[in-house]
Amino acid sequence: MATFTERMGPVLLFWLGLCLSGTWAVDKGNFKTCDQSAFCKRQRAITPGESPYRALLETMELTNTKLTLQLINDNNKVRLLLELYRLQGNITRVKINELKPLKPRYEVPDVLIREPPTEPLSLLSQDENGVVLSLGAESQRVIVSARPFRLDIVEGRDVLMSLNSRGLLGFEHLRMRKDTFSYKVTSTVASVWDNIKRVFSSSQADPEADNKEATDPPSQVETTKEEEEKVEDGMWEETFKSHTDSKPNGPSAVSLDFSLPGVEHVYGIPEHADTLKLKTTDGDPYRLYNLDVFQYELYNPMALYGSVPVMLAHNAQRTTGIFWLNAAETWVDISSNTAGKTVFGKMLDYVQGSSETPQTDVRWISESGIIDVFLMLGPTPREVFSQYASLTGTQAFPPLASLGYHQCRWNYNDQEDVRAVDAGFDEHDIPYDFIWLDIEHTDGKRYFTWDPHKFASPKEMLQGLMDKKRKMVAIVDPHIKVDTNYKIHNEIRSRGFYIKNKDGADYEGWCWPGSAGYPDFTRPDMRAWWAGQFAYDQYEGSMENLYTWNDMNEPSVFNGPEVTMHKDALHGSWEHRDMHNLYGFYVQMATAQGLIERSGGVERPFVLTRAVFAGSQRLGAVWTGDNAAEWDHLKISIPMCLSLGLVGISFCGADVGGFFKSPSSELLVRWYQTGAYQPFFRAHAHLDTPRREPWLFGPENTALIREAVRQRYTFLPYWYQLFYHAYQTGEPVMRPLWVEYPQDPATFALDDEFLLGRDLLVHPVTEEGARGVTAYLPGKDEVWFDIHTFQKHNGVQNLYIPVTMSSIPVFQRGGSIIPRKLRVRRSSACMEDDPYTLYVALDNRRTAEGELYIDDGHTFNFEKREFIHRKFSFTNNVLSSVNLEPDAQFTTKSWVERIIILGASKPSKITLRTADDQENQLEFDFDASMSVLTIRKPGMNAGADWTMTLQ
Ligand code: MIG
Repeated sequence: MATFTERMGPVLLFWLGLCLSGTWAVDKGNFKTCDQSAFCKRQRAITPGESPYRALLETMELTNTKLTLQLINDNNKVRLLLELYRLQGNITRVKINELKPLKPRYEVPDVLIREPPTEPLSLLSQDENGVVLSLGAESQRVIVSARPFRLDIVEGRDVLMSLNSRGLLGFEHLRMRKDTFSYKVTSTVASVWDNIKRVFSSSQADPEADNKEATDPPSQVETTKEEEEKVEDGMWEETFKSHTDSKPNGPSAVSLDFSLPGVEHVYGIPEHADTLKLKTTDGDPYRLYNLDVFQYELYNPMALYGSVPVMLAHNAQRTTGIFWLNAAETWVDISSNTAGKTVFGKMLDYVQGSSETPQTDVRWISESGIIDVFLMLGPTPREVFSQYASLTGTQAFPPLASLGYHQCRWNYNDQEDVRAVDAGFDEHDIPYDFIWLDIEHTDGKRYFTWDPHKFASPKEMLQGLMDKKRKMVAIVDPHIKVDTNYKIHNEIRSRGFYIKNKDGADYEGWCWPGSAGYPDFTRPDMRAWWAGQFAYDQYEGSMENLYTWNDMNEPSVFNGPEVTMHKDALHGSWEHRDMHNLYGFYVQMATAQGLIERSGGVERPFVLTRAVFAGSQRLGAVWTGDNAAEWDHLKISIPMCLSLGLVGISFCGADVGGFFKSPSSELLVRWYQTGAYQPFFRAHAHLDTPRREPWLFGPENTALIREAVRQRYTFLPYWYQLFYHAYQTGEPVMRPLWVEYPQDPATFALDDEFLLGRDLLVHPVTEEGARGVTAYLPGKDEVWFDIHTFQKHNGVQNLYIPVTMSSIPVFQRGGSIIPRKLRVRRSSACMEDDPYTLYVALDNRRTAEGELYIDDGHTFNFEKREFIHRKFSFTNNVLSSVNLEPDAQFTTKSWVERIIILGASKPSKITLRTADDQENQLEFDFDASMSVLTIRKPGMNAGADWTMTLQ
């Protein structure tokens, strides 16, 4: 007992403290403001217009692919090295590092999918004030001004982006600590130096190549000794609440400003619980620092679980993006010269001739690392997506089943509970694909194990699910119980795989299991070992239909600073500070690798993660963490997932129903109706909440929820095709309207509706007691069909739609063809061979187009081109199906059982012509009141060529 309280005491106290705090709002005092984060405060204090940086033009070197140039800080004479690359696909990369850092600075590994291919750069002109280079074929130039240093990227007569135009470049060079400068310190530095060299020579990347200069022993000391360095509080040590951050490397922050002329709308930099259009940061900047924030508050810039340092800028002419590749704590300031002006104010400026060009200015501040920034120059939203995908990869193509509905709660108590919930779905005729087990399923929070009493025969349980073609997800968190009777712990410890504290011992923190170690997932050998733990013979009780959930991977450390890891903890010779925002990315990477390897590389993994970084899209799905059963949380799920989608992470969802608190039945129904049209569709609830399986709210609500989930299943072919497309192109599945209507300013700040692909427009009902919603239907030439009534509406308009509890306002774009499966069954796998219904929605020119993608739904065989990819088109009264990728091969049993043409006129006959030149007359019905033509049992195989003529 004594040991139990001793071990669990801090955990219990932590939660007790949080629960007793009374209110539901986040305790802001637990998290730093910019002012409480010494580097942020220092960098934010740099005044505009006084940049001490000068480009030393005589140091310029230009090769075919790269410009290098030294910058000097005239205040302290420290030199930086600027590298500029033109990358293929209209991207410019700018790197700034110290010319001779005291020791190497962290450069983010493993996020870029390859060394980005370059394009030629050439010199256009040069004088003592600067140089002009031409960038690729786009008639772009980059102007490097020397005094002060500044970069402008220009296309034609337009300035697309300017760097250091406000003079906020800041680069804290590594230095010796003055007060202790002695032989002792130098020798420590020297041995650290040896260490670094050792680590580098065994590392999988080749940082040596990038750090050639740096691998010479310190030489900066000489220069810096002369300067009058101001030692401020927080440079060499910093205390927040009860935690002191020893900063052995001293100040090391980097920052840079970017000006975006003509831009009033910027997006991205998730994860924040805020609007889609980012706000100007009059208070704190947006913060990117992966944190486990208890009861997060909405509409503010505080950090959350994930950090993707990518911002998109958009106006009616152009979309661009800034990718700031830095994994340390980062803050982003946004300001604008039109902020706060009303439309009237702007018009007044205009008529009075006093309007300046609107401009947005942003400033990025990171605690350590280097400046490595990719300027993605568009010009269209699609091109920005593909530019970003060319750097960090695309969305992992998920198993089809994971696009179905997921039933989760903390916790399903035991096998009997799982069996009963599973049976409940059949009894109430609601499909689902995955049931989830949270941390209570383990033997004392020892991941990869099962509670011996509650889950005594996991294989039996999994087999029961498999018999119904259903699957399970079990949680595996990265905090590992320190317990010498736990195999996982013993192996990690004996292999030296734990992260170390600043003194070199294994780092220990408090988390669910009590005292816990945190594996160093930055190490490839650690990840390989971790992956091996998912092998069927290692992970006892696991089977092919068991998948994984990685929670708490920010990482969450209950007794750590800001509930996370100490920044001076060590990953080899790097500090946790340098790569904090990458930790969760690596956890998911190792886990996904494990699921792939256990099947011998055959099966696609499914791993849900809470923490993300740039590149996480390659690894699986993400959810928005611990939301609450409140209407505002339902609303915010839209911009939160849209923001993640804009930076490549398409597979996003929010806990349906809300995690904390209990939803009213109305909120729960509305949440199902919304979640059914968001990419990751999972209900989840806190341990302390009353049960809320879909049938617990009376028959009427059960019916409403059933209908929402069934609608999801009918659209699975479309979801699957959208994910295939996202996998190919990096385009978001769930997207803001401006992505498709980039010239329509009315779409730029819409937060309450979204598109799935190009063709479905969804306006969820997110107000309590709503009697109607107003949906903005975009597109001057577009028509939109209500998917339930088939009523046709013209764009552009604000359409008021009266709603009842059963309404889910969704519209199909005229001009599109969407394949659906209307025979909904127990799970997606049960529907595999089911026939398709094609919904052909005609546009004003009476044409339409769409696609269908089919494969086995779960293996990597699609990479060997085992799939069917069809294109449907309707034009001149002929509907046809052609093969989009003729070299791909797959067969399906599914056939086309029905075609519904919206906006049709009545034909006198319909003739089907198949590939073998057979002709058949088809039966049809025509509903003149709605102009809906239904063609019954045309009967072709879904993979076949055919044409259908309406006469
Ligand atoms: O500290 O595993 O966001 O979904 O149910 C809470 C228990 C830990 C946080 C996750 C939540 C999950 C819960 N976890």
